[in-house]
Formats: sequence, C-alpha cells, structure tokens
Amino acid sequence: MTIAQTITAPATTRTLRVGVIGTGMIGRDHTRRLAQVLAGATVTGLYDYSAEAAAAVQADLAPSATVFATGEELIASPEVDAVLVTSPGFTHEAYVLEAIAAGKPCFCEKPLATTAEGARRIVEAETAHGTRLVQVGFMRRYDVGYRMLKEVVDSRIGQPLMVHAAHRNPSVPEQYVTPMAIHDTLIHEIDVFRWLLDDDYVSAQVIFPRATSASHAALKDPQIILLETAKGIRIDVEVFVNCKYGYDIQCQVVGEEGLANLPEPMSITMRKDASLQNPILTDWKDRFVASYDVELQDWIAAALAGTASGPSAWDGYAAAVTSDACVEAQEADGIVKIDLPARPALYA
Ligand code: NAD
Ligand code: ISE
Repeated sequence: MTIAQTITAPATTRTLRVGVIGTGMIGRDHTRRLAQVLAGATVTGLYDYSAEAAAAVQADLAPSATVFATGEELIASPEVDAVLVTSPGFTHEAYVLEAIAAGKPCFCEKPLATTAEGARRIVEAETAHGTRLVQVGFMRRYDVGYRMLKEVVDSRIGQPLMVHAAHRNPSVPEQYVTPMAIHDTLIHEIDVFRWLLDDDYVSAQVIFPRATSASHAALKDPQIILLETAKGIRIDVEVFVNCKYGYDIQCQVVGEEGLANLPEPMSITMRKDASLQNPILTDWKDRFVASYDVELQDWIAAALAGTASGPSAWDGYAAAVTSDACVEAQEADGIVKIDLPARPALYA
C-alpha cells in the first residue's frame, strides 16, 4: 500500500493573499507554513486582539503584511483573498460568517463554533451562498497514519464493530476545565471517527474514573467517552490531559475479520542501559506537523479556485452537535441521544 503524505503545489501561478486572524500559538505556526513552507500563498494581513502578538508575527514571519485594527477590516480588505481564523474558539463564528458574507474562502481552526447553533448558522450562510467556502482544521484526516488506517478499515478487516481510542496530553494550562476535554480535545476524535467509519453518532455517555491528583475543582481528569454510531459501532475514548508521560494518540479498530491499529509516529528504537527504548512525542505540534502542512496546502489549492475542500462546515456542525451532547453527558449521568438533521445537498 502506498499512501504518500506529500505537499503538491497548486496548478496555477497565482498567489493566494491570506489574512490571518489570531496570531497565538497555532496562528503563528500556520503563518510560518504559509510564509516559509507551502507553495502558492503569501500572508498579506494580520490581526490579533493583542496588537503586540500581531506585530511580533509580522516582524518574525511576514514583514510585508499589514497589521489591521480589527478582524472585520482584514476580511474586507482588497489585499486579502482568503482568511485563516486561528483565534480562540468562541470568536470563530463571527469571523467565519463575515468571510462568507464577503465571499472569501476561509480556513477555520477547530472548533468551527463553540455551540451547535453557532455552527448551524455558518452552514446556513454557506448554503445560501451556494458554494463551499469553509474548511475546518480537522487535520487528522490528512495524517498519513489515519489515511493508512482508513484504507485497511475500508477493505481488509470486515465490518468495523468497535473502536478503542485514547487522546493523552502530558499536561494542560490551569484554565483548561472539564468541558474542554470534549470541545477542545475529544473534538478531533469526534471528527476523525465520522470520517474513518463513514458514519454518524446516535448517542454519547461520559464516565469518570478515579481522578488523577492533577485534577482540580474545575477539571475532572481522566474521562472515558462512549459513543454509538448509526451503524451500531461502539467507540470508547479515554481523554487524559495530565498523563505526564507524553502526547499519545491511540486508535484501534476491531472488525469482524481482524483488527487494525493507528501506526505509532516514526521513531528510533534504542537498546541502551539494559533497556529497549522508544521516545514518545510530547507536543501535538510535532505529532501532526506533516498533516498541518498537507491540510493547508489543500486549502490553498481550493481557495485559489474560489472554493474549499476537506473537512466542511457540515463536518464542523456535526462535530459541534456531538460535542454538545458529550458535554451534556458529562453532567447527565446517563446516555444522551444525538440527533443530526439531514445533510444539505451542498455537502453531499
Ligand atoms: P492561543 O491562545 O495561543 O492564541 C489565540 C490568539 O488569539 C491569541 O494571540 C489572542 O490574543 C488572540 N485573540 C483573542 N481574542 C481574539 C479576537 N477576538 N480576535 C482575534 N484574535 C483574538 O490559542 P491557540 O492554541 O493558538 O488556539 C487557537 C485556535 O486553534 C483554537 O480554536 C484552538 O482550538 C485551535 N487549535 C487547534 C489545534 C489543532 O491541532 N488543530 C491545536 C491547537 C489549537
Ligand atoms: C489542542 O487545542 C489541540 O487541538 C490538540 O490537538 C489537542 O491534543 C489538545 O488536547 C487541545 O488542547
């Protein structure tokens, strides 16, 4: 099997002029990609709530970009063909709606919106516009390991019956609270399993094991999320955001004829000091570094053609509906039903 994770330059000599809203951790990293790694794009606009943060990224990575006074001015600017939204989740909806109103392609980091209603408004605006403009930053769909896993799940292990998964972060900032385990962290699994299994969710439940001592009044850690799909597949995901030892993403799909595991990231095995050793990554930026490159190159190609591909606003909406149900399940002490309306033709 050959599944390459390569960057393909767009088939045009035009350059996409991108405005970046939110120049924090991932905004800076995506600006670096656009400015230094990928083909076909240049960063012409920057905006951050903190003027210093925008100025620092301008100085380090995009000296010819204009720093705008507001995100709205950036979106409206004739210097900006397409918009990259990397501000905090609660700000996404307004910026994405503004980009759609301006008819400009928009890459929005996850989550598309922090509530299902917010994501629904984006779906409605894009549907009214009539063509796709929005790509959501669900980069795992571009990860070579998940792509290899999907090929095996689709063709080699019979019908999938169960998925066992884990999403572990070594630690999280103090402001990370219990619901964030869902809409900040689990949201990656919520999206990637819809894509991997070609299925939608019908119910969710959350179980809290014994808490780690790194938990606090506003954070219960770890959590186990149980999802059920329309085809009857059962998924369990352990979210453990203070696991200490590393950044570890695990996924095993059990089918009726075999089982398949997500590959481990490539690393050197050492025999040393009377032990067999394999390093484990500690940062999500390194674990998915190539996927971010490929997803943004895909976005550039589609945006140059005036549209979007990859994970859609509908996928962002489906993830938001599921997230809302999981957050409800954190409180509900039982099973919460998930009801997704019919998918509009634009996203068929
Ligand atoms: P961050 O806090 O490091 O950066 C956010 C930046 O946005 C800050 O510089 C802040 O000043 C700025 N900001 C705040 N309010 C703003 C507003 N109203 N308008 C414009 N800018 C504003 O956060 P981050 O880790 O870079 O996360 C940003 C987004 O990216 C989040 O939605 C997060 O979930 C997502 N993210 C995705 C991944 C992934 O793996 N795909 C990884 C990390 C973060
Ligand atoms: C972060 O925002 C991400 O998106 C990372 O991929 C995830 O592992 C982490 O838990 C989130 O906080």
